[in-house]
Amino acid sequence: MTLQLTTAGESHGPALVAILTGLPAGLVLDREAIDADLRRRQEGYGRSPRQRIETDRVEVLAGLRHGRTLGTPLALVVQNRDHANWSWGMSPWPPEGEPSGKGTKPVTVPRPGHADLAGALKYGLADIRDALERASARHTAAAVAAGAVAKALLRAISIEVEGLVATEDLERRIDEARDERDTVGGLVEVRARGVLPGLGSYATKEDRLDARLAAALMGIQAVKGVEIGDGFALAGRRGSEAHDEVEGPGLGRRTNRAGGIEAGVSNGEEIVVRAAMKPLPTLMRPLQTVDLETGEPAEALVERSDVAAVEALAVVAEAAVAFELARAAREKFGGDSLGDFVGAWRAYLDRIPWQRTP
Ligand code: EPS
Repeated sequence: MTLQLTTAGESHGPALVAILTGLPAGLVLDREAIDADLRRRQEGYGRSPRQRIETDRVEVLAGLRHGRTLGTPLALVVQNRDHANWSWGMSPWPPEGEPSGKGTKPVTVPRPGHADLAGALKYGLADIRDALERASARHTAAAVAAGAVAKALLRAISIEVEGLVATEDLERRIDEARDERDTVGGLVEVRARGVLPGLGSYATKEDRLDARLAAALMGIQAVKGVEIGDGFALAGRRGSEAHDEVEGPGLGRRTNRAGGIEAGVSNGEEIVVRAAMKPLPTLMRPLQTVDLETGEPAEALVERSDVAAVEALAVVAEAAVAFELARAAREKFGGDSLGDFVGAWRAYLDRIPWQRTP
């Protein structure tokens, strides 16, 4: 039994879609809680005017009845309101009538740092828009909706996940960058409390919780670095200052340098992960590139974009960590109904002499 997520959707296409399989039956979902996470993702300093067009809300097409999961695939949809301005340019079928609105002219000047060049070469595209639309971080709205469902499942076994910005002085850096028509990145941190020992496994690298969390975070647009616990700093320390001594009958730790994971398995301490986001690649003062149509030097594509999306990343990273922890918990505790799942969790807690540190 495992949880899986498939998403579909382009930034200015009709909608974003998320299909979750492997949820137990009987999990109560709160529409307002999912929408609240979608709202949090849209907020934040330095976001694009696009966010004034969108008001992200979840719609459910399948897998839910009267607010309870059925144990069948859950199909979620988030509409792209901006699609109304791109209905010709992003029409799924050959568009009818004269070109109108946005996205009617092919993009041929790739932005360094975006999917543009690699996507055009890989897929043999004459219009870079065919690459950038799916690569866009707009897609993270679908992941956040799925993450909100994962958080509801985790709450049933007393796990709470929270993402925060870990960059200081972010607003000032954003103001300065905007004035200079530039962009900035930053750091976010996600903490998961109440994670019991034993999620993930050292059996194979695919099972390792640290590898899975790293992949989940690295899979988010613009993330270039991931750290677990004291991460890179551990490389410069001695063993006596790098590990977490065990104490008391509850098997707690004095420190948490490992970030709650040892040998790819949760150890009962808080899970702490960080992700580094690069500055966004759409610059109002464009970088140099080559026009793929003419082969001549050119300036990269300039289009409406964010100056920063670090606060959004904190919400998206929270969703990604929640989804991966929920997946690991489904693997460990299984069950077709929520009652089975929670029952297996309780039985396991009864078996191990671990006590959650307050
Ligand atoms: C993005 C470019 C911008 C961002 C977008 C990600 O889109 P647009 O060109 O429509 O203004 O706003 O993020 C979102 C739309 C979102 O909802 O997060 C990109 O190129 O990655």
